Amino acid sequence: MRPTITAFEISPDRGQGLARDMRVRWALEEVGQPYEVRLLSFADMKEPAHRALHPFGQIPTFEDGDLALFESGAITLHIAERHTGLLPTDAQARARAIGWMFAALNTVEPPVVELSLATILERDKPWFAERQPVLEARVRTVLEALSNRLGAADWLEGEFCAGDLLMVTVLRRLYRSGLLQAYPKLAAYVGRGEARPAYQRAFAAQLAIFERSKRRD
Ligand SMILES: N[C@@H](CCC(=O)N[C@@H](CS)C(=O)NCC(=O)O)C(=O)O
Repeated sequence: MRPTITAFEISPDRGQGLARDMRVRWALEEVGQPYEVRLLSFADMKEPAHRALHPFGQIPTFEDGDLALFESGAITLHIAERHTGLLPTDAQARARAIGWMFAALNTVEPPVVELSLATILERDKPWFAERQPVLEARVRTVLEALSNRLGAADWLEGEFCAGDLLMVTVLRRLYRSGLLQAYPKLAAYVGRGEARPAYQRAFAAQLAIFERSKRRD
């Protein structure tokens, strides 16, 4: 039996691969695990049937046999722990790689999401002009530190790992802001992630769903 994940029936990002099912797809592709996808509308996500899987009524979820998981980080960690290729075998390197997963989701993603949500939802509000530079400065603070740590390395912890996978998906959310492009090492790092064959397959799969939904309109 293949695991089943959930994704947007019509992704608000119009197939740019910014929705969080992309992380799970990419992880599954990296480890060579085929999967099924159940598509959901915004209304479906708030129905009791989906809330039984995801208390917050969101995507992605992951079902494998009688295991149901929500939270893209937990799902990625589960996949990485059960297959080879996304976490180092050495115990200390593995702990550091998991640390980068948390850094991506706990330290880098919050200011990135705060900026992108404000740009979408508050752009026409009277306070936005004052708030935007504050939010951008918070993002720059984490980008500066991350870029310094990455230095000339290809990946955060030696070989590509689940920490890179999550970090790249978080950083991609900055394209529209133009902030990522100001950090050439990070832009190149994201480019290396996007060039991976597993990433390309995951991206193509989510884009195909969006293209199909457009044809149905
Ligand atoms: N922390 C959660 C966030 C999940 C999340 O925000 N999902 C978005 C799509 S990327 C969603 O379902 N949005 C629809 C909604 O909240 O109604 C994770 O990493 O899985």
